[in-house]
Amino acid sequence: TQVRTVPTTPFEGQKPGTSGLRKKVRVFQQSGYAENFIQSVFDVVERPEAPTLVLGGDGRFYNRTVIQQAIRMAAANGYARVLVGQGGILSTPAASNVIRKYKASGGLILSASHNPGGPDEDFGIKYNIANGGPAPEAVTEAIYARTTAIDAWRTIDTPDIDLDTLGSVLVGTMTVEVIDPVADYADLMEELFDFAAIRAVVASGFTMRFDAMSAVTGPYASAILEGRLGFAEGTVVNGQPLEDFGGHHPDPNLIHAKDLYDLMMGPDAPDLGAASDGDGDRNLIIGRGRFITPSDSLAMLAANIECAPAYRGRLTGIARSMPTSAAADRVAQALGVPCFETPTGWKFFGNLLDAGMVTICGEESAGTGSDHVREKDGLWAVLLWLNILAVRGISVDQLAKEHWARFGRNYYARHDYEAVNKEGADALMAGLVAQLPTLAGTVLGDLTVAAADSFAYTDPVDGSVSANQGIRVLFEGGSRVVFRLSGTGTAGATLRVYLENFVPPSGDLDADTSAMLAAQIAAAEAVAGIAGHTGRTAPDVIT
Ligand code: VG1
Ligand code: CO
Repeated sequence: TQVRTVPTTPFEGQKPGTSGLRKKVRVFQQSGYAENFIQSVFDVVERPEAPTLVLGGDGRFYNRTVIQQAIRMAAANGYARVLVGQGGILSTPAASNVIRKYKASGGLILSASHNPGGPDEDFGIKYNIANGGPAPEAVTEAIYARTTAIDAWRTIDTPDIDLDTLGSVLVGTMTVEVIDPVADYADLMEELFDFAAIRAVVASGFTMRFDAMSAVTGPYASAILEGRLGFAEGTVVNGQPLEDFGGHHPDPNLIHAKDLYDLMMGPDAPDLGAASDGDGDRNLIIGRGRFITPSDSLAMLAANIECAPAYRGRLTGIARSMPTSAAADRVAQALGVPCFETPTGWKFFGNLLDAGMVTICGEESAGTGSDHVREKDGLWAVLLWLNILAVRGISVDQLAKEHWARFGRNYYARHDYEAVNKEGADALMAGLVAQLPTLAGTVLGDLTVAAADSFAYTDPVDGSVSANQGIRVLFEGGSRVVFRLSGTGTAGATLRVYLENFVPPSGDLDADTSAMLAAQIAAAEAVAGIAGHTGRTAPDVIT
């Protein structure tokens, strides 16, 4: 079959953000838009002879169209083999596993994660490298540079393949294998965790609800929780992946998973409530009457990781993104392992994991994961929680209280101001930068600024530097406020304000979070002028 070269001109703004290129579906539907980006990837990424490409997505609207086109383009660009999930489906962590397991040179993951889906909503494309992780900044920058100069993309003229039937077909001279998206992943989970212990507590009456939010984790959760672990049928709700996620935001937080939250706070709560996002890499953990913040979850999982067979005796270090609370730092200190503070986005954990410097990582945005793959992994976190609860025979609430009594509690919240005016958001950040040199010593209400900076990170493995990763305002007494603009949105700008207040074991460990953060909230407004710059007097989402 003949390779056809299609002339093109660059599209503006094909710059990958925190996690790939995300735009409205209508933007992606412009003729050549997805093709330009995919060709730019193929033009710059490292590939050995006869490379294998992994292909899959979260099943949102436009997924199948881009998958079919990417297969034709891969055939025209010298790939020997494509592994594609049945129906075009692969969760982000499952894709990471497939890349590693079958030694692919990389993968294209089609997802806009927790952003809504459908013809008027969002789509995204992300490239992962051979270690299974998101392309590091040097690679995403090279891809972006290529998109600004691209003049042609390559394809072959072949019909769509049958994505729904497992097995191999030839596209040109390239082999396409349609693989079971769940099996390899479920096998990996069974290797990591004590499934026998979990099965035993399930048999003795332990109950849970898993809300798949009509997104990609439904089939994975059904196969593992109901299939392999014996939870009752109906434990997984909203388990059918839908192209528009049923019209909801597949974002596992207290706003968008409110039904689950209400159930867990009510009289009919099961022992554990959990949810995952559009592409399956985030997790929400709620015990009966007890929400666990993602920052606390990272700390609690790290502190109890010895309960899980695959991690016994091999915790080398912990990493967290800068805006994530310091709860994990206290655990690392107690266990005598290092704790690394990275910029937001999973790509910054890759080098640390590859070098064996850390075993578990997490972000405040409901992302937790380990060295088993190179992405955050929603179901993995839920299974580690289950493993710990089963082995220790305690409830989520008991575990949380015990943890805080030992380490103290980092009260924490994130306030999001979504789709605000871009100029206003930029002016707010510029205003903060301008104040940095003189902020130390400033009194803001009840708080005094101890230090303030713009976070920069030097990767300890390759020495690469990432600057301007958020403004930190640290107060005397150890509390802090962090300001960042989101790199995953598709409309205007989203301001994220991260609030943290540490209370030692001797303090009030079971207080209301918003009350415990009132001084930090007031200080954030005072220093940044949020209302003035954004026109908003309250956040859209509090997590
Ligand atoms: C957000 C989160 C970040 C996460 C990223 C991708 O980025 O804050 O922690 O890594 O989403 O997650 P931002 O730039 O909008 O703050 V996902 O599940 O959307 O791939
Ligand atoms: Co996600």
